[in-house]
Amino acid sequence: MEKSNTKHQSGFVNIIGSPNVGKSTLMNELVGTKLSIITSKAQTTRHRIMGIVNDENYQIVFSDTPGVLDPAYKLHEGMMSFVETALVDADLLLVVTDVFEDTLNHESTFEKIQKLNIPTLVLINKIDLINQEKMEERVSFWASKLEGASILPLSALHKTNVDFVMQWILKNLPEGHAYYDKDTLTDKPEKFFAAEIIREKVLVNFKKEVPYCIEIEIEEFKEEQNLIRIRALIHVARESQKGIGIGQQGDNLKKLGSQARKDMETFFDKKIFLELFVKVNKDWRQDERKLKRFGYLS
Ligand SMILES: Nc1nc2c(ncn2[C@@H]2O[C@H](COP(=O)(O)OP(=O)(O)OP(=O)(O)O)[C@@H](O)[C@H]2O)c(=O)[nH]1
Ligand SMILES: [Mg+2]
Repeated sequence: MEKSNTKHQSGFVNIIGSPNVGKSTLMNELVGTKLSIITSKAQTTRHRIMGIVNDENYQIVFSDTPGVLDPAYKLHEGMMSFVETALVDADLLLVVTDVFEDTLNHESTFEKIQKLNIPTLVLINKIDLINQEKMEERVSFWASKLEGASILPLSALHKTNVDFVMQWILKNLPEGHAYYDKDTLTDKPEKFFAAEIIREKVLVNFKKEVPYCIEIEIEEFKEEQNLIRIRALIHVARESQKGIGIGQQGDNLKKLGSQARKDMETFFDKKIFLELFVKVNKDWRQDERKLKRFGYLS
């Protein structure tokens, strides 16, 4: 094969911002695959999830991260540690806000971002919800807040201006060799995505505190010739949460399982046989040992 004379670019492009502003919607759009789950509830993303875009002349390693918040329990501390690392190893930073956020809600993270000396693009998301005048006001507001940063209003949901994000990245991405094999899409194993798809369905189907108290554990992930067999445990933090509607044999569980199975069949492009069980795992969000097991703490 003839060697190309074009320079090769490579780097970590990390996506940071408050909860629910559309970080995951944006990453999925940039990568072209639904890697991160999306819901209208805050704290949907709990991990750092990499999505890799490969081209002959570049490799962009995106990282979606949990929305920044003040930890209320140990699970949050684990989630925020992913944000901390993403602030440290970023080559480029995409700071996502939306048209409703007045300043980055989390002041200390905002201060850290201001001190980082790396190319930063502030993305004002959800512009489909406001008019031109309001949008111009938001742009000047952020320009005065983060000096030196580039600002771009966009709508990740409606794919408006997403192309400009890619252009900005390629203009600023350092030269270097690829970090990962050029056929790599993500750093997470298949099991992780199966668990996330189930968690998304719990977030969507259950109200109040239930979605925040659950964790999904994949007990079996067995790929056979024509199907994948998946057995998953839904851990709830309290006995009472089993009764709220997630009950072992309940219709809710059946509905959730069927929605999750459909999404998994699209994601894995294979037939899925899915079994779901509910288990009380008392106060797992505060338990260091359990949080380590679930991959939130190292
Ligand atoms: N109107 C509108 N809604 C959007 C846009 N982008 C994302 N959303 C919606 O905003 C909500 C949150 O989107 P996510 O991508 O899950 O947000 P996030 O920042 O990853 O949230 P966390 O993971 O909880 O921190 C979802 O209901 C999205 O459909 C947009 O451009 N316009
Ligand atoms: Mg998210």
